[in-house]
Amino acid sequence: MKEKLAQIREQAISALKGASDLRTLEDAKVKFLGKKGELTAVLRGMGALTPEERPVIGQLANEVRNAVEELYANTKTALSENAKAAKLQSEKIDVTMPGARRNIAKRHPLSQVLREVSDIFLGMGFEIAEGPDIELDYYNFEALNIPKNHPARDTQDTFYITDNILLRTQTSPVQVRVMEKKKPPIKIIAPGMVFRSDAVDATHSPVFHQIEGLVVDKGVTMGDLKGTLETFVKKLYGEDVRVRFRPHHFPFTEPSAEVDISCFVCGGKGCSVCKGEGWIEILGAGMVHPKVLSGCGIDPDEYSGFAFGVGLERIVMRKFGIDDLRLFYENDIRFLKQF
Ligand code: 2NM
Repeated sequence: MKEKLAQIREQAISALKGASDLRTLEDAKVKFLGKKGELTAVLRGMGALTPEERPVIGQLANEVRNAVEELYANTKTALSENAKAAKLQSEKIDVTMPGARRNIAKRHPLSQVLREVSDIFLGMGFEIAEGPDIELDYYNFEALNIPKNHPARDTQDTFYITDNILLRTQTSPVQVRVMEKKKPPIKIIAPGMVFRSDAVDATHSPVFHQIEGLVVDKGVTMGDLKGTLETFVKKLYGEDVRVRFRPHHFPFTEPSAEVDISCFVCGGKGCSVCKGEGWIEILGAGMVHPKVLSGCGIDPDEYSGFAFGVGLERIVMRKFGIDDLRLFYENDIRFLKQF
């Protein structure tokens, strides 16, 4: 029995010392100290011993159990600490490392300026109106007093889809639709994409953006038009900018004017931005033609209105000194990053 205990002690010590993880350690503990373990089996067999042998073997068995239990406890502590250290090591982070940089998207320069322009008009009480890109010939031309033989209707300039369906060449059809539906007072801007059959170069694109405005009410005059555009221009370019109207012709307005501003770079002395002129053309405008009003069901004897149109791309190009329109549509990140 003594030898059996000595053997158990040897085996248990070697099994516990050999355990490289907590699980193997637990298995070894059960094998020797558990209810069905080898040491327990020896203790159960003690009934067969003589009364002289019993205390000797009992003491020896207790020593073995104590030794094995102590080794188990120490090994368990050591293995737990190793496991914790390994986990800490594997989860180590360097808090002094710089963060991973994310690219933050920005608004496209056309959208930035469209917002700026829209905000100015919203501040003057205008509402934003929208309409279809694909239009009927009627809304794009006929209702705007552009007759069948007018050069603007040339298939060279307009993308026709069928005889009477086309891609809108201006956003005026949006305004015609509003005038048909709503009785004055009307005070809207119609920003949007327009289409002209142009070859692409630095200053021409078959797709570009326009912002048109329309005010219709009783007693609206050319003075209201001038005041509105002057406010717009000063808010966009600064209080020092002056406005000049030159007579012009549009089929949908009478009288019509082209609107220049004093050069916001040189103040009117002449520079490369205004091509030495001191003035820059930025808008077309006029009093809505009586035929256009009556065609939309608005009585021109009761109401009058003014309208204007401005090209978004040209404003943005001059604002940022961009010399090629194509840059707006190519989505080159090196270009877009600069705004
Ligand atoms: C321009 C210039 C002048 C214009 C006219 C109308 C409407 F629908 F009321 F007749 N909308 N926009 C207009 C007038 C547009 O663009 C250069």
